[in-house]
Formats: sequence, structure tokens, C-alpha cells
Amino acid sequence: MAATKEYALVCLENPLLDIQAVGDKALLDKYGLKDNDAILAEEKHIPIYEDLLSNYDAKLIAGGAAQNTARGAQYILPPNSVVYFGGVGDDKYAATLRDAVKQVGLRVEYRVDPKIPTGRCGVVITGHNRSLVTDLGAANHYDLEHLKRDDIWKLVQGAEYFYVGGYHFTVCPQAIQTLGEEAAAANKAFIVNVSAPFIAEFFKDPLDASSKYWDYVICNETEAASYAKSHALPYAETDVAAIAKHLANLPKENSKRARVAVITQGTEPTIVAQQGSDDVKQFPVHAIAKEQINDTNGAGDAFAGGFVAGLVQGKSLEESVDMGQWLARLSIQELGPSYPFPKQTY
Ligand code: 26A
Repeated sequence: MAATKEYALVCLENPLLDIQAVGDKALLDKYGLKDNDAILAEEKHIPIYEDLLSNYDAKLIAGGAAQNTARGAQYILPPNSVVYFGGVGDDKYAATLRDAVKQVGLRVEYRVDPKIPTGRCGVVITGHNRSLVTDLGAANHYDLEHLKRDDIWKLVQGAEYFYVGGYHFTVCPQAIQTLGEEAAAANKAFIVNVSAPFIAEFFKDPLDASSKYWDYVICNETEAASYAKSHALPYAETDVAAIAKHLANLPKENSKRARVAVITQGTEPTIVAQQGSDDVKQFPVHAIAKEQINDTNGAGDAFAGGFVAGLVQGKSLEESVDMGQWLARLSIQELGPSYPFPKQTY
């Protein structure tokens, strides 16, 4: 394995504990949830967490989309390659998260808010779908002050890759902009995952403000469709190749790197477009038998983890995508956004 710089990869987003259970249509209906979605909890959703724990035998599993990606990248990379920032409380859930990241050796630098509980995400599994309802809690209080703290900023300056989960656009867009500016100024790689359809729709402004910094943008087909719709793009919402090309060719601050747009499509091939190129590439997924799938919670995060690990290792775009497919395949065989132990190697 190629030598990797210490903490070459910095990740930022919302640390959450997943409260995950197999549910049914009645449960989805009770809380007005779609079978495959990710939303922020409103007042009416708050009882779902107790409901899942008391009535659906829910399991507590480390979550938070970019934290899953960070764990995935560290799962592949040599020790001390990845550090993750986000906000938690000072409670049992935060302790559970710290234990879970230790298993893969991920370093976390949390902003701890003693007055606010750690965020949680209700995960309702129905078949191969998952519905996510997030109560951000302390994750919602991440701030620029933490990012600019001397010890944290040193980690930023030492890193060569920044990965931001799109869910953070709901929390601290200034921290995202600051990382983007730093990346562009120092010719480092800035990677953004759109993360959920509602980000492209309701957080369009902060998302768009950051787009000039994107060296890599990752999304899935429903996020691509949502982006196309909210930006009134002149293509069919299902024309992922055209949307990928559009994303790749948005204006860009750092002209030293051609932007890459990656769109995953579940079991369908992953689409990759590169700024300035007419050629849109397709990469097949690592298919597995349906019976081997445990659940798809975190599949996209795992893809991003493998992909980014490939970039950090200096692998080609093709191989990095393949590493993403490989890690996603491993993760969907586990309970929740988890990775197998003993460790497997790519
Ligand atoms: C702000 N929101 C809604 C969120 C999330 C989130 N991570 C950060 N912010 N909503 C769901 N997740 C996480 O997504 C993972 C699956 O991709 C869940 O915690 C879950 O682990």
C-alpha cells in the first residue's frame, strides 16, 4: 500500500447514533414517512425513537452519513489517515459513537456541547428500503469556532483531502465554505456529497455557494433528480448522464483540478463525468444476491468511503470508483452502516 500522509483526510458533518429497526407500512404511515427517504424530524416525529426502541427491538448503531464514510475510508487506509469533525453532547450516545469509531481507528474531534443531547437518527427498514428521521441535537451546534480552534485548524492545514457530507448544509455552511476556500487556495481536493434530495431542494443556496469549490461531487440518482428539478435544468430528471456533465462543468475556483461528478444508482451502473470532457463513463456495481443483503442503510456512505480512500491512495478514478462499489457491497451485508470484522482487504 502506498504511504499515506498522517490525517490526509479531514471529514465534516453530523455525528448521529442510528436507532434502527425493521418496520412495516403501518409504522411508516403512523409517522407520515416515505419508505426510502431522509428527513429532519419535526415535533410529530419525536415519539418514533421510543417507539422503535420499545416496540420494534431497535438496535443502536453508529451513524451520521459522513461519519460512516470516514469510518469506511479509515477501514481501508493505514492507521491515522482520517479525522472527523462534528458536534455531540456529553452523554451515553456520544460514548457509544466514540467506541464505534475506535473499532476502525477513526480519530474524531467532536465539538462537545454539555447542554444538548447527541443527535439520533431513526432508521426504519422495510425490505431493501430505509427511511431516516433525524433529530440533530448537538450536531446542529457545530460551529466555525470549533473548526478555527488552533489544534483543529492544524489538522485542516495538514490534510490534503476534505470530505463534507451534504447534511452539514443544514448546520454550518460557513464551516463548509471555509474548508472549500482552504482547499482551493492550497490546491487540495474538496469533496462534497449531496447526501439527500431535500438538501438539493431546501438547502439549494448554501449548496450552490459551495459548488465553485467542488473538486468531486457525489450523489445518487434521486439527489441528482432533485438537483435537476430545483435548478430547473433543461434535462429529464432521469437523465443522470446529462446531470453529471452539468455538475462537472459548473464554474470552478481552482482551475488546477478538473471537477469529477459521480452519480450512483443503486444496483445500476455508477455514472462519472469529468469537467471539460464529453465522455461520460459507466461503472458496474459489485452485485450480490438479494438474500445476502442485510440492509441498505449507509450503502451510499460506504461507497463514498471506498471512493475517497482510493483518491487518498492516489488510485485512478476507475479504481477509486471500484473501491467504492467494493466497500458498499461489504456494508450492505452488515447491520446498518457498518463494515465487516475481521477486516477484508480490497
Ligand atoms: C441532517 N440530517 C438529516 C442528517 C442525517 C444523517 N447524517 C447526517 N445528517 N440523516 C440521516 N443521516 C445518516 O445517514 C446514514 C445513512 O446514509 C444516518 O445516521 C445513517 O447512518
